[in-house]
Amino acid sequence: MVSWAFLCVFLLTFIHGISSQTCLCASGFCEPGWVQYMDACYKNEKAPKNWKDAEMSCQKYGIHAHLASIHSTEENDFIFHLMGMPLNYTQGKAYWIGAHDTFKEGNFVWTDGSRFDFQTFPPNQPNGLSGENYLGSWQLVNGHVTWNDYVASWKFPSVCKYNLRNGMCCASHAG
Ligand SMILES: *[C@@H]1O[C@H](CO)[C@@H](O)[C@H](O)[C@H]1NC(C)=O
Ligand SMILES: [Ca+2]
Ligand SMILES: [Ca+2]
Repeated sequence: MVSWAFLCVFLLTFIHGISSQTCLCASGFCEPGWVQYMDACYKNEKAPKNWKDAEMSCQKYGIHAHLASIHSTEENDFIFHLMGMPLNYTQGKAYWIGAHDTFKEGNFVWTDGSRFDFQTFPPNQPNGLSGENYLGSWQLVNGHVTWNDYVASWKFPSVCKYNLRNGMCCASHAG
């Protein structure tokens, strides 16, 4: 039987240098209850929580998980579908993601430490109202869900994420 470790090395030999976003060898390594997309694992946390409790709840999984950071339209779409496409925040139908601007107003950072290199706001958001320092899903624009800055006390479901890059296959490969 070909071991996963062997297969990973084999695949890496061939894909190395082609794409740092594609990590085929990570397939099947997410914890039970987590869903893989590219080289990370995601969990739909259905119980509504305020933003801070949601972030702490993700961290309690103890696998370097945080509220999800999002780095592309595709990842944003994936999460929207994973979460069941909720769309009315007044009814709790939004979800928390892992960005806040509590260090410097308007300067969002991800709780997992990754670069804030993608954003999707409609023209009137983030509007930076008093205490609105935490990002969650907002409404559809051209078929894609956008984000809004909310106060932390709203109670929404949330999406946790951890990266597989620390696993045996992707240690030096995924970005
Ligand atoms: C969201 O829910 C509220 C309260 O039920 C309702 O008044 C409003 O029309 C809904 N908005 C959308 C966009 O469905
Ligand atoms: Ca703010
Ligand atoms: Ca706002």
